[in-house]
Amino acid sequence: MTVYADILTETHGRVGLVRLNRPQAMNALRANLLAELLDALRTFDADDEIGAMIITGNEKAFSAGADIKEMADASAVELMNRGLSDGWHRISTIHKPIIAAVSGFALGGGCELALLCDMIIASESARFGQPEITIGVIPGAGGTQRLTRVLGKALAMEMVLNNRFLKADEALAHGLVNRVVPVEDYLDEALKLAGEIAARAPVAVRLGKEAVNRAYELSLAEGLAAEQRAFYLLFSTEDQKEGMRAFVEKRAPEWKGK
Ligand code: DAK
Repeated sequence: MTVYADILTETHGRVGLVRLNRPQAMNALRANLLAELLDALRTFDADDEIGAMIITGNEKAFSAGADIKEMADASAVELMNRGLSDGWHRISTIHKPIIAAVSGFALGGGCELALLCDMIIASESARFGQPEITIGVIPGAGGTQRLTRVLGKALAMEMVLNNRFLKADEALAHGLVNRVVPVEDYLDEALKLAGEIAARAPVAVRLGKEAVNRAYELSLAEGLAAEQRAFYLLFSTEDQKEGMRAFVEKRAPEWKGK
């Protein structure tokens, strides 16, 4: 497995785990960390032995956002030329499900990274926020759009314009996270969920992820049409035949990912 400077990677059965690993800087997302994260996610995405992924930080911080020290003196053009947005966009093109296991601070780009994942398991100490306004900017990696879609305008405005943090229980009440568990359990809970998904029919999981994400981008009619095409496409897989045959024969299916 590749040795990285800013992240650690592990596999747990069919789950690929990425730990953001700059604890001295609250896991600030410097350019190298983002490049390594993307590389690790793509490697797991291309590996048939992996069915789902987790991104996590440590108990104190999932991530405090982009590295302020790295970008403080950059000009607009320099920042644009660093290809930051391309890297972020590429994370959203990963096919397999990604779960964010969040404890402590998920701020700025850290909150946006969690939002980019497909599901979030939060510890009771998780805090979500977009503090960019306190350093003279606004979210730049999807926060104004993804938070508003999940939370609605009122709360998103407060977070973006007035640095309002969301505690874990509030995040759960507003549908931002899947569940909240004690700090000592959040990674195990994420591993359990990821493990269950990774054991399911891989092509159906991939198309299911894609279809749900399309709900954010397409009209209802377009989204329904896309869903139908994906549904019909699954009838060309061996796994659909196996899954339905196994149901009729009252046995567990054996997925091939084909
Ligand atoms: N960047 C760099 N260093 C950071 C950092 C960050 N975001 N957050 C924390 N650190 C460093 C601190 O400087 C400190 O380092 P030393 O001074 O010890 O060298 C160390 O981590 C510990 O932090 P603190 O001493 O501050 O620890 P506390 O427990 O007192 O406070 C905190 C923790 C997380 C509340 C605080 O550190 C904090 O407020 N951090 C900054 C949070 C923030 O403002 N985040 C937003 C950053 S802007 C884009 C993609 C992404 C983005 C934009 C565009 N495109 C694709 C275009 C994202 C932008 C952002 O995220």
